Amino acid sequence: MKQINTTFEDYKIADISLSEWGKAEVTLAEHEMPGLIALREKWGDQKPLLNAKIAGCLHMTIQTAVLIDTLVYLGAEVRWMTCNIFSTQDHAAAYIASKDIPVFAWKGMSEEEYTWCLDEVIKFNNHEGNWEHPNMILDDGGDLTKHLINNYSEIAEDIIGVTEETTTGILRLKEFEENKTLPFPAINVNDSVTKSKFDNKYGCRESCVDAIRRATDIMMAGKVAVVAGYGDVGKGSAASLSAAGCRVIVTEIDPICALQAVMDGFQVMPMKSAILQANIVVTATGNKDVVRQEHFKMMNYNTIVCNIGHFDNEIDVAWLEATCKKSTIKPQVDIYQIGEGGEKQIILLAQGRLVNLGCATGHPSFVMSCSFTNQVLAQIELFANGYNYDKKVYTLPKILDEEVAQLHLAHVNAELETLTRKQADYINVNMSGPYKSSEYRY
Ligand code: NAD
Ligand code: RBV
Repeated sequence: MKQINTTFEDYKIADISLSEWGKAEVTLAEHEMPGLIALREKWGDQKPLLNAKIAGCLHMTIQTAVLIDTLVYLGAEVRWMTCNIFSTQDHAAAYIASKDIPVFAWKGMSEEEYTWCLDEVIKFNNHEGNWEHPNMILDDGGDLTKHLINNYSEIAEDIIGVTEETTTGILRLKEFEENKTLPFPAINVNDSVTKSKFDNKYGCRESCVDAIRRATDIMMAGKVAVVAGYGDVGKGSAASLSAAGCRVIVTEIDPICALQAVMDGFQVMPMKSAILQANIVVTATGNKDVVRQEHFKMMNYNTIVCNIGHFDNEIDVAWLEATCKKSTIKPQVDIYQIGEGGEKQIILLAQGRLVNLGCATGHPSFVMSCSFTNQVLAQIELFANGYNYDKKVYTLPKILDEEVAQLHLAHVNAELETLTRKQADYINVNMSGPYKSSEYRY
């Protein structure tokens, strides 16, 4: 049994006694995260993140623990918080705290406590009773970036750069960029092909149904599932539900994505029509006000309603809270009685927050290894060269994207074809990549 260091108190988590369980799961996850382990082997001696003070705001899961270990292994000092009040795996947080890494994350915190964490995560201890600023941000959804820009402009000026994990966070960064209020350069990790075309899609293909099953134990086969949004997350979620035997209907605003959904075999119609048939509704748009009161009123008895987009504004939970009688089945599973006499009820998961992290454990390790290998490469690049970048949003070069994929092939027994010189000349690519132009869409 590991001796727990009782002097280290720079953390707030649910239960430090869960650390050994966390450690055991981290060990299992490491085997499934070959990209991160390869970066440790490649860069470990050089410690490229030495003197980096990284404030991280990303779901405190087992996979994230492997990311944090990697950043520390490469020399960084790290403070961490979850980016969602329901997504923490408490044993993962305990493992991180047991390694004397400051962490602020527990499942089921309040929104006020979340705001408190945003202040704690930026207080790097200089061990002389004072605190110092972070010089790097690793964000998921942009809450920490926004908090710094809006409330701590003096700290924001000291930041070398931010690396952002998700679609919704990129939207926010681009707003700052357009308004010329982005105080530091940013690397858009989401739009590495090995992130959004894998995590958002194949990750949700595993974790969407996983969450609904864990929350409700419902028989999926034969149900009608409505997926709002057919972007990367919608594609993965629809595939997940379809593979479980659901009949899937998609709603979209974009004709290209709508046509893709039809080509993939799904029916496309507006929410007001789809909702009449739905047994399960999953929002995946990154947009707001997608499921509203008029939809709730049309829903079938015990329709399961959930969101897999980053923020909780896709479903009008405020209307449910204000108007309907609520009863809780278990944490993150609530029933709301709809209508005057409460004649109808619906089941809301994770209070409308991202269901795969609220009701399950998020994506599996292997796909998160792809995302987080991009994160580490982006942190190394910005920490080394950030001062040479403009205050804009960048993506990693394609050659690094290909490297991330390369690092994951052996683990799944994939071996590449060898390109001959003549073939490389014929298709006009370099023998060692990149193998596609920047316009290629995968
Ligand atoms: P995306 O832009 O690829 O897809 C969103 C789709 O929703 C688009 O095709 C858009 O046309 C459509 N849309 C917008 N408004 C709509 C509306 N009112 N009705 C129907 N469709 C609408 O984005 P994405 O990468 O799929 O991400 C979606 C959300 O999921 C983001 O918030 C992102 O941050 C989040 N995300 C969550 C996870 C997770 O693990 N839960 C993983 C990755 C991304
Ligand atoms: N996500 N993290 C996990 N297991 O740690 N699962 C999903 C995990 C991330 C994913 O990269 C997505 O972009 C983000 O959560 C949305 O907040």
